[in-house]
Amino acid sequence: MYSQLVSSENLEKLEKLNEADLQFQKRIDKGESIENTDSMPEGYRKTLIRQISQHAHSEIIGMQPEANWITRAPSLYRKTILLAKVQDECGHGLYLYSSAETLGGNREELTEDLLAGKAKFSSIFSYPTLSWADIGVIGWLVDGAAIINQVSLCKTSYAPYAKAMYRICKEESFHQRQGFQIMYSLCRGSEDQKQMAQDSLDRWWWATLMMFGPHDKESPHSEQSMKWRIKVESNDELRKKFINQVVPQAEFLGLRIPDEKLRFNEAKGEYETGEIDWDEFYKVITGYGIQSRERLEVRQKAHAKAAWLDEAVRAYTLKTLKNREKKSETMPKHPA
Ligand code: FAQ
Repeated sequence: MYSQLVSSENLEKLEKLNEADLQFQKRIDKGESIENTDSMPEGYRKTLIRQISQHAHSEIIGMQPEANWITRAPSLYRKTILLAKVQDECGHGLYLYSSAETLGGNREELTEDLLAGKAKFSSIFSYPTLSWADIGVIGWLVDGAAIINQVSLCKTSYAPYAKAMYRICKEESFHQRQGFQIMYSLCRGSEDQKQMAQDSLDRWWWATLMMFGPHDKESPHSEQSMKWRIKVESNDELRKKFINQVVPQAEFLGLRIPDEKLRFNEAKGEYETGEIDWDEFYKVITGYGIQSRERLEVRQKAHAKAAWLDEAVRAYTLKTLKNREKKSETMPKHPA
């Protein structure tokens, strides 16, 4: 039902499978990696640009909730770590935009789509960071969920995306650990600190589970993306992995997961959970999350404020290229 609400194309149906596409699918089925110089179906290219650019937008918008706490971090030690982390997220955005550019994506156009509210960014970044514990939870749960998803994407069929993922995962694992360490300190601190950690987990738990996207049967892109090995594991498989990993960590911290239906199924060796509030998910991804509008406005203002820098870089690049051209014209020709 919900998949009809999300505007998307069934790319496979739109495309007639020709001989080149069949050969391409054979390469994918053999486990080969695709480089940007290889021929590829148009749908494959478009799907990648969509997913990679949304991922890049998420990294850039994702700087905001944590940046809110840089000036309020409880010590200089925590402040320097948080500064470095937020800067890392910006770097991840840049690797990803570069990766989309290898497919012919135009970075300016992709950015325009984000600023105009046409392109999505991860639902998780529409939630506010109300306490210092939220910074711990973002590292522990949000980066934790991002890693589960991205480790899987290291095996994606498109090589430049896989390479970006590999590097990003290394950095994300530091992020996850610093978040867990904040939670550990709070949970071993005063009663008030422990309560702050619990309150934070209560507000972020369900939103984190939504990061993995709709259930497989409601996910319009999954089937084709998995055929092309753009996605290696499904939304539900990754969500399950995350839950199985993180519930014991919460127990170790002495925190309660806010889900009355959470049970460990001994026979299956996995946790069973209650249902996500999908109405809330679709509200958030269509731009009506608590802070969806505010996040975009902050980005729009920052973009406008930095327009002079863009212009300066463009002018400098043009001048440097012209000077280089002039120099090569005046250089004596190499004897044949
Ligand atoms: N939020 O058919 P599917 C991070 C959209 S990085 C918003 O299942 P697909 C690091 C989906 O785009 C977090 N939209 O789609 C960090 C599609 O919309 P469209 C970002 C969502 O692509 C940490 C529609 O619903 N990570 O956190 C969401 O096959 C701390 C239908 O869904 C990535 O982007 C959602 N949660 O699977 C940064 C990883 N879920 O295009 C700062 C790469 C679904 O039809 C601080 N991406 N949608 O309009 C992926 O793995 C996939 O794109 C999925 C969605 C799994 C997110």
